[in-house]
Amino acid sequence: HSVNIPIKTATFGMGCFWGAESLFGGTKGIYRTTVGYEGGSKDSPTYRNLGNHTEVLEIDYDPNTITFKELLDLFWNNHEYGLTNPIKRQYMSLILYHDDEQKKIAEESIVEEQKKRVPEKIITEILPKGKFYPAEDYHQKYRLQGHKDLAETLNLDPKLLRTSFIATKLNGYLAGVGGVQQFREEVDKFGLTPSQKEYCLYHVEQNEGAGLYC
Ligand code: MHO
Repeated sequence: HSVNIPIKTATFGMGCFWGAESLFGGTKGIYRTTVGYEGGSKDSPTYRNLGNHTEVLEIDYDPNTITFKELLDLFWNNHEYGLTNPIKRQYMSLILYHDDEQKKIAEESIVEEQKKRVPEKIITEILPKGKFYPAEDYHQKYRLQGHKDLAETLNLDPKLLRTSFIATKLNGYLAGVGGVQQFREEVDKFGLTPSQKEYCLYHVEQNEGAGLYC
């Protein structure tokens, strides 16, 4: 047997990071998501003082359940990246690769994507990952934090807001990602109390397929 659980990390900039965090959080094979700032040179960026950084999502995933290529499919299909309108650096379309394999797969996928989008010119940048600055607590698991009473019962301190598996998953499901059936399959892993489970189930049903917003 092995105690060596494989975890890989991917980083994407794809517009407002609230939506991206829910999208990946509700996806199978994702262990953890954290929103933050990266891609620029300014020291210690904040939401109000971003400098040349971009809103990004850091994603810890199980490569045996979801491949980097599949993460890229979600990336390309869920943000605006080939527009004629200029995009602010804050909302830039970015792939920040963590190793040579991700770099190669990202470069192949942008070529494929560009073919589909002619005559629009994809402005997505592929760059090596740099220093990731986690965003302020109130930006982490934004949709989950919107459910104030539930969030309170989960005792999410600042560290757990950035790192909790359960917060990651609920932040996706409550936003309508993943859907009821997948939620039912997974929910027993989350260790929720019966009333937390019932509350979540109600909202997962209400919001299934609602679409992400910021
Ligand atoms: N529409 C949102 C965007 C937030 S986002 C994290 C706002 O104006 O606050 O960029």
